[in-house]
Amino acid sequence: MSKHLTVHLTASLAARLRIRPAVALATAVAALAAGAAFATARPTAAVAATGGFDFTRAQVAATGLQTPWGLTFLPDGSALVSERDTANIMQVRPGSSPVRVATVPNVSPGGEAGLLGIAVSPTYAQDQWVYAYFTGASDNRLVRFRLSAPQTQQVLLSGVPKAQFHDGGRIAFGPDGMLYLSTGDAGTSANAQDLNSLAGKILRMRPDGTVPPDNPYGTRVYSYGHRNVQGLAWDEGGRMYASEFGQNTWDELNYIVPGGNYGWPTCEGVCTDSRFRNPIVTWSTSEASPSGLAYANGTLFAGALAGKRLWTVPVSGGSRTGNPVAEFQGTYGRLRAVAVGPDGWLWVGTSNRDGRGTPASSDDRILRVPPAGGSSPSPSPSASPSPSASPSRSPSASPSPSVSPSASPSAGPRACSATYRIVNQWQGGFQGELAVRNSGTAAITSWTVTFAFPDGQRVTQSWSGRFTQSGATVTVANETYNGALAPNASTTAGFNASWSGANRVPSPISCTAT
Ligand SMILES: [Ca+2]
Repeated sequence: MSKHLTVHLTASLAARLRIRPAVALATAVAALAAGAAFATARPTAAVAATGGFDFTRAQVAATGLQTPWGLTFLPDGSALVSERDTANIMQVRPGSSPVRVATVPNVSPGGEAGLLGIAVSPTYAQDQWVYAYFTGASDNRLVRFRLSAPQTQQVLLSGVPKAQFHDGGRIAFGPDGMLYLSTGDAGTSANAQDLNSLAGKILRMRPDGTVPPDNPYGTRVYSYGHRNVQGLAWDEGGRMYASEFGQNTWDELNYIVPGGNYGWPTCEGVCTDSRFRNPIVTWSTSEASPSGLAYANGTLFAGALAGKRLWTVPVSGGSRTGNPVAEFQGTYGRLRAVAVGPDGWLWVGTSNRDGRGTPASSDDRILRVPPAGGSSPSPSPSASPSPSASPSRSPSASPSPSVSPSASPSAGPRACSATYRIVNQWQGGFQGELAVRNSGTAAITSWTVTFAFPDGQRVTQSWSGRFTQSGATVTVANETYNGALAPNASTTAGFNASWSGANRVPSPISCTAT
């Protein structure tokens, strides 16, 4: 596991990154994450305004809940909270007692099972759908219903293996309008590597539960090799992140790419195995056991159950850019649900009545953390836009954003262009990304990018594109699921590569489309 790491870092680099040298060093070490083992970050002393929120001004928005699990918002700004063991859906408005608005029939709670994830339709004003994922008598299933008639359930997906433990359960609509569901391995670890099993996966489907045509395997499977994912979030670039419970050693925070294999059960934490995607953060299970996940301001927020804290992780472009910082450490006990509300506040739910905690008389609670600085926060939710759409405010650890525009795209209606970017660089290795755009006037069905490395770089791992390298020349063809692009639409392909001496950007970069 241990490796000799040589980190060269100058004061000028630290100055350019506008961060303290100690943090810059940690940032540079963090950049080793891709492909290299790195130790769990030590908790850094909490400071105000972590990730754009002021944790010193957190408020208790609601008390007396029973193991809140899912947390989502209605268009009026109120929250809907699913209670795992009672199967109740509670409506929460800060400062008021929670109101039970529905009880979901057919839920069979027990262990980690019960009423889990909940999501409000993105078009709720038109359709009034509420989506829920729960453990029933014989399986885990995804349904939708109206709050006025929770007994009338449209079953969107059934037959997800259930168990006392590892039921996954987070559901969320992505920025692409698709519905994502995280499942656990249901105690049978081999499920995670079985592409025909719904267990141990992140699934992607249309809002009606059917398979979108651009999924990587022609099924609902979006990524696999997961043990138990309970947190999903997206950054403003549409990149997906997931928190995952490890077994006895390493919990994980992963950057999720379509078709990615995240290693379980062969690999827990970071491994040197090119078949598997490595996590961008690992924690010991005692300091994390991460469940809910949210994103805002260049930062991921992960609720830790056993860790009894809220982990904040600066990220950019699918990589972490600094050390995780713990907030609420030991303050509120076990934390599970995390979401950015339409009011711009960060909402966090405790989970002290789940059988593993030590509940206070007011548990379980919903906490609300105001945005840092600015005007005094409004005490009640409003329908203002979520801050997740705002650009990242955190410093990026990437080296100079090496963007190389492609050579002139070929003429004609079917054309594409590509840009090359170094996402993250460390001694001897780097992570790169190709952004491919349909620059023509007609839809394309496939693309191929070609370039030549100027400094002997070698691709060692890739995703979302088929990379072949011959000498210095690299050819990248689309995968089956990201070849079709409408005019102006774009996609990305990523890779890890080695370098030594220099790591200049290749030019020209050509792109051809059919
Ligand atoms: Ca993993």
